[in-house]
Amino acid sequence: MQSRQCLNRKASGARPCANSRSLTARVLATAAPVAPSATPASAPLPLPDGVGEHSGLKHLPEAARTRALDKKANKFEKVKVEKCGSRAWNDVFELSSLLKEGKTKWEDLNLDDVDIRLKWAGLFHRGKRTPGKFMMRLKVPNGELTAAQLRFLASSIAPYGADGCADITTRANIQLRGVTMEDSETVIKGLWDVGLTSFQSGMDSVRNLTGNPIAGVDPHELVDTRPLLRDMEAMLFNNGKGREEFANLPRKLNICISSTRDDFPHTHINDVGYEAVAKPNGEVVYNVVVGGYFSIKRNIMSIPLGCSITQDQLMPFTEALLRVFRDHGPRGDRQQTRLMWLVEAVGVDKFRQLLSEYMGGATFGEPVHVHHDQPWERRNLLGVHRQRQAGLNWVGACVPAGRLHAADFEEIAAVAEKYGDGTVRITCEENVIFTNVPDAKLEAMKAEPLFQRFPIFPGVLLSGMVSCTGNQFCGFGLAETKAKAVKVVEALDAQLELSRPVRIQFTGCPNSCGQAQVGDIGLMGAPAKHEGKAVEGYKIFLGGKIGENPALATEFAQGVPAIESVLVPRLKEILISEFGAKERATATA
Ligand code: SRM
Ligand code: SF4
Repeated sequence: MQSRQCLNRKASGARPCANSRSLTARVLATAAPVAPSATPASAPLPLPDGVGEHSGLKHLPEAARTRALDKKANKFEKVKVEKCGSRAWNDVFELSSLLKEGKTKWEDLNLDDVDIRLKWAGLFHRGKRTPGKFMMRLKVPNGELTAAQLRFLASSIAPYGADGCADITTRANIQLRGVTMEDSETVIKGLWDVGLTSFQSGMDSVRNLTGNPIAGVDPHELVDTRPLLRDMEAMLFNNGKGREEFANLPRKLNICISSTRDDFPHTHINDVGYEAVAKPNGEVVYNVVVGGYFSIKRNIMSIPLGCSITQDQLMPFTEALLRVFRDHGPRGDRQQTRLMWLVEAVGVDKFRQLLSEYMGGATFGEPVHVHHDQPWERRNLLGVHRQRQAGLNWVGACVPAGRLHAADFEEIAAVAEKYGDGTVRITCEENVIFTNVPDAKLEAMKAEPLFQRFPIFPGVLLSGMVSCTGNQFCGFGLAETKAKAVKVVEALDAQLELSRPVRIQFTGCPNSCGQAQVGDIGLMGAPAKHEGKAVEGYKIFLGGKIGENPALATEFAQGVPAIESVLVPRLKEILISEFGAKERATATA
């Protein structure tokens, strides 16, 4: 029998491609040293009296210190003042050893370390659902993984049996589950050995950097986002070992680069979105949009920063932006600390001016307005698609709700090596893409058993389904999401025919990690009543648009019980009335 942790037992090529000095080698090149900072930081000020030497105040200028020490500062500021989250990069190894040697128990450790600071090392204690077990969040810039990395991920969850699984996240990233603190040292060092890291993946840091999931093989891209994001990651986080200077931002910061009209990484809901655009002379520059985010209290799309930057400016600009956010960002009410609050407080022009000052007086270009004669239909990444390289294809497979087990990682790695270039991409829709598959290998590849579980041609609704972790592991979750999402959507696919894709996004609570507001239909965990009893339920949102003309979905219904016999008919009704779905003559199995 499956354990509760195992959602569903369903869970990437390589004829060497034209551009491969082995892609594997290039992905691993993340571990190479990066160029020194373009905007040298001023030396840290002496720490105020009474503050410990490891205080998070270390890299803050005077005004930011005042905000962090203010009595209105939020509780996380107090935790950081006491000891910087970056200390977790040492503590994690020390604690791991002590636990391994039986010198202490995790229950006896400082709770702020266990429940909060370890997140700077990528370890999230799942205290409410699985006490003593951790979720380990990685960084996978641009979602690119090699077979060696996939195999390491398999080996790191395999020892946990039924408790060990992993998820592809809505930031095209991987989270491992079941990891114990005792094992964390081995897993972290193993990640480093294969060119991955878990450091600075949580709390007040820059989150996984997202780009075009088909970068480098896309016939329509303006630029390959992979090297840009790899360099950015290496620069911002000291090649995966953590950069103390950026460990005490006022809040999380989401950054992405979009290189096509599809806007695969959703610039409109990132704190910082770089939109590649071609100038009339062919030069590719980046329009900058800022401030998009979701939270319990506020959901807002990005606004234009009123400038474009050159490719050479991407790194120093990003670095300057982090410093501006760190030094000037609000540190009061935690619900008012995302980048948008700073941009609004100082105004777009002043914010841009600050960036220029932090870059030593750099000048930025005007935003580039591009007129397209033809409308653009956002591309479906699943299925088989011709690459820009003749005779090669990318193959997108649906990983329902993004859930993976050790054997899945192994099998994905084997398929990637046998048919593609030995690497895969994971996507913000929680799916997997195999690249550089030669025409001649397609038929044999499609017959691989892996694709019974992870279909290349899934039902229309399953292909657009996304789900956050939900209350299976997440303490904030008001509803179970992943297993329910798969069941409900498969039932709807079996009963309905649709002439166009409809994206259904499930999220367990108003934090909206599952991005309910970008779905055609969004479901958000919420209380509900069924036959007079309180039950798990959802709010329903409608009307999210992504791509060139984005819009956020708005609330349509509340308190819909998360019970399949209620939810399926309710969604069916919506799909028929709002999206033109038709009942199938005979429901498919
Ligand atoms: Fe998230 C907190 C999971 C993407 C908004 N998010 C959490 C925590 C860490 C809460 C916790 O400690 O339990 C969740 C961990 C649950 C677990 O065990 O997995 C969690 N967030 C996730 C993931 C795994 C959802 C998924 O299933 O894919 C995504 C991991 C992304 C990554 O790889 O880094 C994830 N979270 C998002 C997104 C989507 C995005 O980035 O496009 C959002 C909305 C966009 C945004 O941030 O603006 C999001 N998560 C939040 C928030 C609300 C932030 C705010 O400003 O208030 C929280 C709560 C918080 O930070 O205080 C949160
Ligand atoms: Fe957890 Fe809520 Fe985020 Fe889902 S949306 S992962 S339930 S915090």
